[in-house]
Amino acid sequence: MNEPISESVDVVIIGAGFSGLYSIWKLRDQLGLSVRAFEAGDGVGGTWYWNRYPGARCDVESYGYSFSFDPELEQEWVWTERFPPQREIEAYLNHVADRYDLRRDLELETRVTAATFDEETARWTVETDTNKTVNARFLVTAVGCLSKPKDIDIEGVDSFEGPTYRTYEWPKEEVDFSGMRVAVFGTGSTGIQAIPEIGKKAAHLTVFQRTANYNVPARNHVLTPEEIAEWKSNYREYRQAAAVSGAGVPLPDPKPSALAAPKEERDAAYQYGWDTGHIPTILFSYADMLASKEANETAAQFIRDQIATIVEDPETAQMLTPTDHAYGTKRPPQGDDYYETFNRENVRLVDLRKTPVERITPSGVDTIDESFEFDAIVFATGFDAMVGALNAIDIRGRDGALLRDVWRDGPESYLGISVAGFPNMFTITGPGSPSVFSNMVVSIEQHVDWIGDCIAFLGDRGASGIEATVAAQDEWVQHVREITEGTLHTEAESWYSGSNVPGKPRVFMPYIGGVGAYRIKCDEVAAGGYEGFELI
Ligand code: FAD
Ligand code: N01
Repeated sequence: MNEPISESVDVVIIGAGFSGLYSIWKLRDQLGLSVRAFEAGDGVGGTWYWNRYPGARCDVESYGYSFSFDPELEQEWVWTERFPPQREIEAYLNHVADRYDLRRDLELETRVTAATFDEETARWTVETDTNKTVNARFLVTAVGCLSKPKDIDIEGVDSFEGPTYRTYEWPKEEVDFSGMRVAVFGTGSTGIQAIPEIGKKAAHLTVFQRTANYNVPARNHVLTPEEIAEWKSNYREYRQAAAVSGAGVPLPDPKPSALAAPKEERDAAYQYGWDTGHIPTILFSYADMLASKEANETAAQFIRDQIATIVEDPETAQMLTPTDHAYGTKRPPQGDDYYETFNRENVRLVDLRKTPVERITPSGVDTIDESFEFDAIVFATGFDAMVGALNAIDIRGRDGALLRDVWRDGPESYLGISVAGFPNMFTITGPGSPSVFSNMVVSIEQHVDWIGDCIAFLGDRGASGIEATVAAQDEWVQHVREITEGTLHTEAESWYSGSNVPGKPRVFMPYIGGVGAYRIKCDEVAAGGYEGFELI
């Protein structure tokens, strides 16, 4: 039983990653609101607090994957690598928390378990696992799109007697795999970053692959003083271009068609992407890349050819070659030395499509035709993405409706930021917004800024709240669906559409119309007096 109301504030914020930290600053320091933020972890950073696995780093260039709200912060912080490692991003977010005194209103090691909207007072009551009950006018969920690891659905997982590691909940202290026989499950973006690092340390590494993936090398490097100076001198232009871009990263407009382009031109574009670690040069080079199977096949085949060149053993190369999905329909991974790792004598690939796992045993893993002995097992098996962290909280809106029940057949939201029937709740990077289809820091700042403007508008109008209408939500959901239809995404097995989690409804969740187009829509909604919303 929770305590009586322990605190009354304007806004409760759930989460202390990029979204939660910026929300505290924006709503408290810019709008003068009282805020209380809760974070389940014992530190700030969100993704970059939890994912400490070897090799963890982002794949948006460091200077772009950072806050833009304060030019002084931009100038004082030095990113040392092109794609910074987890510890550097975590240090950056700790610096932000300290520099803006954000911890003052943040409670760590506190999980929000429930949030209930009271129709009479138009306020939320938020409960935590520390028996705190806070009353707030607004609820801002900054819980992350990739913050709820999916359950490990392999039989016998609890029977293994050695240590098991989940990449999301990696220990803070260094895990030393020296001399150990290690298994890794999962060859998504996480596995692809971790496998080369574990392969270097372990006595033997066995990679259990279910779906072969298209990896492009990151070509990460330490930034030179000249590169750093150039980033810093171009920051404003870069930010402006990122804000109106397709994916939150400035890019030239794609050419119309990969099929119409001469092969030499196409291959040169793909080769440039491969050689420089500039994935967009491959994925966004042509406008039909994710619309036409044949167009996509040109890039897919280019990557397959690279695999065949790199991997020495033809059978292993064959197993590593993706053929069952189009490039980019699963989130494209990027990491250095991935395919090369399978040339190491201490690394073996097992294709689970050919030899499925029967069970995890006390000493290892049994596939249908072999028993393996391991000292440690690593699970890089992904997330209940986009809705997992939200659905884990008992969020009750009007008439006591539970959000996860309302979303039983898939999430529906107006602009990915607001849900009809859940007044005064804002979902940062919620389903139906560009979110994971973008440089997320750009999308996070855009959402938080929009929320700040909206709350200021309500103050000017003397309104106690705001709620999306069902009609506007339906129209937006339809629009999100329409722009996805006709793309290769509809055919793919991907966490974008929930297919990685057994029983999860198959709904493509992100908005793929682009960060720039989405921003225009949100700005128009605001300029029109918050069209599609009702004031309460
Ligand atoms: P998160 O960072 O996920 O933070 C959410 C926080 O909310 C977590 O700390 C969680 O503990 C907390 N929380 C959740 N539920 C509760 C609750 N009920 N009570 C209390 N606290 C709660 N994006 C990119 O754009 N570029 C990249 O290169 C990139 N690389 C990535 C690499 C990895 C390994 C992963 C997993 C994701 C990556 N992402 C990347 C996506 C990344 O999640 C976002 O860029 C960004 O960090 C999200 O910030 P956030 O604050 O919205 O969410
Ligand atoms: O998760 P995933 P992730 N038995 O779902 C396999 C971001 N990110 O943590 O494809 C065996 O992509 C599963 O196989 P299959 C980024 O947005 C970014 O790697 O379902 N295997 C797949 O191979 C990314 O997309 C970076 O057949 C099982 C893997 O596990 C998102 O986070 C780095 C299995 C899961 O891949 C999630 O990436 C890291 C089972 N039972 C993460 N269950 C950057 O570099 C699942 N798998 C930016």
